[in-house]
Amino acid sequence: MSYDPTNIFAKILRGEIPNGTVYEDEHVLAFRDINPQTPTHVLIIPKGAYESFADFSREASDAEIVAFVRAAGKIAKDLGIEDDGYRVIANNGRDANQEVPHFHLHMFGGQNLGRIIKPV
Ligand code: DGP
Repeated sequence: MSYDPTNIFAKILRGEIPNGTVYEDEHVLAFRDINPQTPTHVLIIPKGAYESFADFSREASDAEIVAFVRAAGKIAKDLGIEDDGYRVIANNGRDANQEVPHFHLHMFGGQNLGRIIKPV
């Protein structure tokens, strides 16, 4: 599958759709999720055209990966959720119900998040 430049996050990166930006640098944009699941729920995306975590982990440059991870840590601190704790997840592909085909991390915080996976 090749990157679809019409996906909603590509449109956000091109400035075609407004977003609640909380952080931006050369490689990274972070903004509030349109449908927040927790008091703090932001999406952190690389500016490069990577459709999934798998794609990003394979194809991104070392500089992009370092920038992304460093930015995520800084965002949590700046949003004031580092001390109480937070969760980062990336939905990758069909079984994870990834909806937007541009790699993104969800960052959740602001409340106790419970366990990540319910026992079957
Ligand atoms: P995922 O299932 O991991 O692909 O999550 C996609 C997330 O993107 C979902 O939590 C809702 C969010 N989202 C979808 N469209 C928009 C949008 O136009 N703006 C913002 N801020 N978030 C969006």
